[in-house]
Amino acid sequence: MFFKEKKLMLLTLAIMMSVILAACGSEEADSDAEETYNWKFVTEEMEGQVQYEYAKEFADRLHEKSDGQINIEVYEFGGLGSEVNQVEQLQSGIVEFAIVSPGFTGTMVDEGQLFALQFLFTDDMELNQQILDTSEALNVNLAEKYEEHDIKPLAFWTEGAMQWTGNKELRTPEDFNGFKMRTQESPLIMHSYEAYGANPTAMSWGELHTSLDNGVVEGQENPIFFIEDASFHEVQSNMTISRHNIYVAMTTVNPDFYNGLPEDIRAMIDETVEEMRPVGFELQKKLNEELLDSIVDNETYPTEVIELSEAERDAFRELAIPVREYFVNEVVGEDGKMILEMLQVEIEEAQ
Ligand code: 6CS
Repeated sequence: MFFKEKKLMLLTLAIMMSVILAACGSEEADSDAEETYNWKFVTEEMEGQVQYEYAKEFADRLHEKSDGQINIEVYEFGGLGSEVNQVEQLQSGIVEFAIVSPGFTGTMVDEGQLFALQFLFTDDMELNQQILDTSEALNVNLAEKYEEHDIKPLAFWTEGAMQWTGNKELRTPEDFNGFKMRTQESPLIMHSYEAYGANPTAMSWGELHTSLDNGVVEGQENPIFFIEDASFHEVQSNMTISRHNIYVAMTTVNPDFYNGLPEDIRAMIDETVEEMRPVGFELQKKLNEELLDSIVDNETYPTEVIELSEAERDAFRELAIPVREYFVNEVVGEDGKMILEMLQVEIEEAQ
């Protein structure tokens, strides 16, 4: 009897202890209200451009949501080095957040180069954003590949359809023959232009205006808002509305930093990422529309703007599709092949 009572008492004590410990544990998982967090968020763009405005809004929302506990300093492009330097700073945790274009991780995360594949997405930008938001291939499988390289994508989103500018008219694949095309640091983007007969050179956009001006390169690709805001149209005579690809950006975080945060802080970040999806989309849409007019109406720096017909786009599409085989056979292994195939099914099903 005595032993039975003692056993019962010990059991009760053990249960009480575990309840107390669990309560303490869940308190530890949440943040200390007194603590403040000071983080860095680096972007590849300047004030007024889509990535920077996105990051500012992201920072403001988190500051407000956390009652001032979270303070994020947003950096314009250039202050912390080139786009590739910025990726390295994210990987090493020097900055906590970054907007990264997959084109600048081309030499690290092979699978991320799939965004170089032209004519892969649809012509409907809202549908494309929906695919980026919901794709399992991207948000689960590709995200895992990035995490292996200490980059955690929180969202994939578009900055608009890509267009070409040149120092001459770019209407047919023949126009790209020997053409000195600037690309981002992705071997697959370069290969895609080689498929058109071009002679691509990878460089940071920080050098692009000067390089277009002095003829080191003769043309480039970007969404309209960026062409206008970076004044590339001032040193290019022609622009082609080609919509040959969509510009994809990733909101990313350093995974060790993110995983080490209290649960409530992580939840605030996740909630803000979700809120920012429509905000980012509207931001790029507005700027791409407004700044097209500004290029067309510019009399000081006139630019000849043409829009490709469907038949003209088909001539490029025909040369772009075999690049998918190259990606699967020469660039990635089984996982990369599976990610692309899965994404293609998701795109087909979304239409
Ligand atoms: O062309 C580029 O490299 C730049 N384009 C955009 C739309 N954002 C940043 C990027 O570095």
